[in-house]
Amino acid sequence: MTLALDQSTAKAGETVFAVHNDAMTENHEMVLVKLKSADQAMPLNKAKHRLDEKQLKSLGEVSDLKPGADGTLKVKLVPGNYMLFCNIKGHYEAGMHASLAVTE
Ligand SMILES: [Cu+2]
Repeated sequence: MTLALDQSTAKAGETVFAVHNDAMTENHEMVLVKLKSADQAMPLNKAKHRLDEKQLKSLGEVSDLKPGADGTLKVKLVPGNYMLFCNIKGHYEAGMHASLAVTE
């Protein structure tokens, strides 16, 4: 499983994430969090196979995307490091995460 971004960097400002679930059968979601640093450790709950979102600074999400569905998330980004991930059980561990660096 992957979460692929068209670009790994973006300019600060009003940004629209156009999210598409390319899967045939599985639901997915996209959560956007701002990191304290590029190498911030992720709060993985190994028993639940999900990240503990309470320990992260969420900027919003596109939730419950059915196979083939699209959604958008509009946010104002400031410079820094961000991560996008799917927090459906097991999906983060399976590789559904990607980094985004935002510059001035
Ligand atoms: Cu997923």
